[in-house]
Amino acid sequence: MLMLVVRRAVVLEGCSSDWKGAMHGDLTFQDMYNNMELLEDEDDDSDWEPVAEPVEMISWFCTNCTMVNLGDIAHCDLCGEHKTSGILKHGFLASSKFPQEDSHIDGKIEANGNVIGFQQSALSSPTAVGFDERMLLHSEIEMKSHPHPERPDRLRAIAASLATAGIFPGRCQAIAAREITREELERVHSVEHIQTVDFTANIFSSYFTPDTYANEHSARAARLAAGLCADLASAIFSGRAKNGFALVRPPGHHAGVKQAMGFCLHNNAAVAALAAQVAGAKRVLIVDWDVHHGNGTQEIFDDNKSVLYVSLHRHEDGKFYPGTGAASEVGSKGAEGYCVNIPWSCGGVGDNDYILAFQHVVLPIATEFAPDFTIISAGFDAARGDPLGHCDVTPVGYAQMTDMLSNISGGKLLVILEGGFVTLTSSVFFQVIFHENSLHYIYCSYNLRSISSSATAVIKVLLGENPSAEVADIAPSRAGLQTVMEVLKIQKDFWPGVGASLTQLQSLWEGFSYDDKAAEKGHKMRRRAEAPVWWKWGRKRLLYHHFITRHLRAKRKREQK
Ligand code: Q9C
Ligand code: ZN
Repeated sequence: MLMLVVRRAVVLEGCSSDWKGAMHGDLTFQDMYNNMELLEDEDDDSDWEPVAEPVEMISWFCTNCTMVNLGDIAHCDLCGEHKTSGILKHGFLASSKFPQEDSHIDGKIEANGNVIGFQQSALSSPTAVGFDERMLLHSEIEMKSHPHPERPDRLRAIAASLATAGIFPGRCQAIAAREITREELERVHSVEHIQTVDFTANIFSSYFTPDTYANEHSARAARLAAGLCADLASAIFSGRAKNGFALVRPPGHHAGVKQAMGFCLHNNAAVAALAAQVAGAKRVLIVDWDVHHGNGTQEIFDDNKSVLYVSLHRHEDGKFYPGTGAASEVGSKGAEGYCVNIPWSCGGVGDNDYILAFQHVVLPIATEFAPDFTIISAGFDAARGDPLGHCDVTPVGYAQMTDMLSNISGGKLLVILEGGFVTLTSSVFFQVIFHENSLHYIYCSYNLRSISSSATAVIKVLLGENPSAEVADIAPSRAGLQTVMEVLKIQKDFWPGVGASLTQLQSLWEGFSYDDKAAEKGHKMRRRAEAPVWWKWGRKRLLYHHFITRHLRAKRKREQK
């Protein structure tokens, strides 16, 4: 048996050491690891035996992908990030001050309390971002074998990526943080729920459900998240900001009238929808593309015709968390049709399934509803590589979806972060060069984590950049097409405009069935030339609407013959 002596291995410059002073209690993995001796259970020494020479064990946590690395190596074994990487040191996160104690970025504070940073002063109504470092203090206390997926790193990863791209700080306006008031919260949640969440501020560590934790800072983080969303909504609705992105946590869409669950404490999107209505909005559209069904948001607006809730999520006949969100759940008490669920029957759905659903369900219904304010409950857990979602949406897909919603409600669009977890979705490669008589390894890595690349792609669209025209993915899946048709069959009773979509998709479906039967015969039968073009082309980088138009053109030709 070896005795391991853990010593402070490296000082992660700009990461743990800088931040520790500013944020008591916000331990990085490195901090936790360094303090492990203190945290560990001292009674458990049953099989301990002394050894003559203590073996020194050096280890460090990667600032990029959070993996633990053993040994005195300079680069992370998993992602290749250098151990003293300054990835989190950029821009906003380099600040060690809380916004309200000082002007938190190099900018000036306007009379209305908005912080205008850098080049933004010149623009009259830019894209606004809501962020506050105190939301990073909400974190799980208990040390488990795996860190909780909803952890402070999520916001750090996005913020670092935005800062590196010069987007924020830089091209966006920061909204000053404010805690939501009791009165505003009571429009969404029960008094008891609000009191229960607030009470967690007195407890070192508490749990609403086994996976919904709170520490002493969580209640304030939840009030800040909701406050930022409310202020972004009214700033956008009143035209003080063009559109906005709420970089907030804890997330909100599972939080219902009287319960916290699914990592969510207060329902940020619901609070924002009501704030937009207080500012004068008549009809608010909420599109929820988090991979989980937003049961909380659905419950809050179930009998409300002024808020249309549309959710795309994995459902699997109720087997996927949280189990609600079947296509048959359409709203109640006269608000039938004001809840639209698009429940995927399996994982693996990708860009073209989402685009199919947007073109045939989300956009036609949204256009008919004619909202004057739009909110996206933007989880990024349907992203390729997400550890919980197991779906396949790429940053290009997220950009396309944002683009499709950016002209509804006159561009008044608020994107609110829900789920989506820090993952590495990229590869590392080395290039060897020979220079001045010695061999050098040039280290190249794409430190792309799905959550930060997806969020960055979305915010670029908010800033007016055109999303890449190419959806690098395959045709919609059979399962995706089936779900979209199922939804249309139900919703056409409430939204007559979608009837045409259903007819159009039914002809695509016939193509699927044909090919499927062919496949069953062992691929021996030669496909007829008339088989739908988009299906035959398979895994090619084509825009979805190319498939559709080509298919329809071919079909029309056949019919003419
Ligand atoms: N066996 C969000 O994405 N997992 N929350 C529960 C129970 C909960 C996800 C598993 C996942 C919640 C905001
Ligand atoms: Zn989720």
